[in-house]
Amino acid sequence: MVEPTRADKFSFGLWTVGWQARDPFGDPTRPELDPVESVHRLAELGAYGITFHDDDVFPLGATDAERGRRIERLRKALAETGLQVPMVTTNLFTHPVFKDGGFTANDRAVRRFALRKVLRNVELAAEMGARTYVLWGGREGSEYDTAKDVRAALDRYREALNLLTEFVIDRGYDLRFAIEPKPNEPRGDILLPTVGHALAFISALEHPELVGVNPEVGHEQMAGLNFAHSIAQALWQGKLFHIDLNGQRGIKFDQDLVFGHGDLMNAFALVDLLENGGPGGAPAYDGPRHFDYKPSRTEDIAGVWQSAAANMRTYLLLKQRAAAFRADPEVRQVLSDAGVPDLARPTLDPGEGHESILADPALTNFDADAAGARGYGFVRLNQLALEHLLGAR
Ligand code: GLT
Ligand code: MN
Ligand code: MN
Ligand code: MN
Repeated sequence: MVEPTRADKFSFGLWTVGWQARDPFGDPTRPELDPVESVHRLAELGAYGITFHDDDVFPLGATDAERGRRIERLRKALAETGLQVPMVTTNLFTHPVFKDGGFTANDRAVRRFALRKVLRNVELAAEMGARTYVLWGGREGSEYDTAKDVRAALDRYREALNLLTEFVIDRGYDLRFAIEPKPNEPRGDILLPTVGHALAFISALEHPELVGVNPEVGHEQMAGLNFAHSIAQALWQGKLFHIDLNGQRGIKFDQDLVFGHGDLMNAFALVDLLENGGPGGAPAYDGPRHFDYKPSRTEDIAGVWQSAAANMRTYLLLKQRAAAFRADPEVRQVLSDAGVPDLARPTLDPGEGHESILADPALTNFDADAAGARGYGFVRLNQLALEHLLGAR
């Protein structure tokens, strides 16, 4: 079954299919897309939701009347299609006012303006029924080490997050925040560059329970990291509030390719983790499967919808292949030979402590050479995964 349905919880940012393919070297290659059309097309293709920045729906500086009119048009399209808005976010990066950041700009007036822009859009997010509010701090950072006091910037970042969590508590909104890390681009170095940095930062907040992460495949891979590992740790810490799926080929500029069009083996591991990584092979994550990709600059409008469909189809194919991998008796045997299930057993027996480890005669006489001679068979296991991925088994 590779026909997406709403039960698959696929969502897309309006800015993804709506990207006109302007890049630092070239003009747009596609016309502007009306968000109303995107909602209808994505609904037809099988998505269950859309997400947006404030600026994707109404321009910065819009009068209240204009803002209201644009929101109403979107609401109507959502009502006609039954699409949801599971997540909303803020544009704190396009306008020149944010060239040195939003929450962490050196200019205090800019920081206050950024806070207000986010607060107003959080109100809108709550009205639209969103449960997650993403914070991607693409402009929070620097090109020059002397230009940013990083510790002061982190103080201001924390101040902003504390204000936002206080806001949703005071207003009684059922909304949580998700920080989206990225190592660089557009800034030379971005603050909170990886999932690990973001998780550590969250522990320093007033309401850490209301803040998690929205990791993007390509962003961790731009830092040379294993995305499936980052997701596993975010899940382990109860912090995977949302996810941005796409593709990236190595450590270079942010490519935002279709999901699976980058590191396919890691995409397989990721889908296997999300779908089968919970206890007893249950899904480990039940939130939206959100695609944050860019239809390549070479594509016309037909290519936009083909690429949107490709994201969902690839996810479902990987889900199918991961299920086959998990159901294969030979895979189970090789997993067992490799000791993979054994890692779930606590290292100490109940009631044991450091003294029993020091006193254990079996450890005094432990044959490290024999244990060191063991073959784990991980390559055989990986080849089985690859053959399932290729549809060869
Ligand atoms: C921007 C960025 C994305 C973020 C979006 C949320 S906006 O397109 O490149 O990775 O997820 O603000
Ligand atoms: Mn990206
Ligand atoms: Mn993203
Ligand atoms: Mn992006």
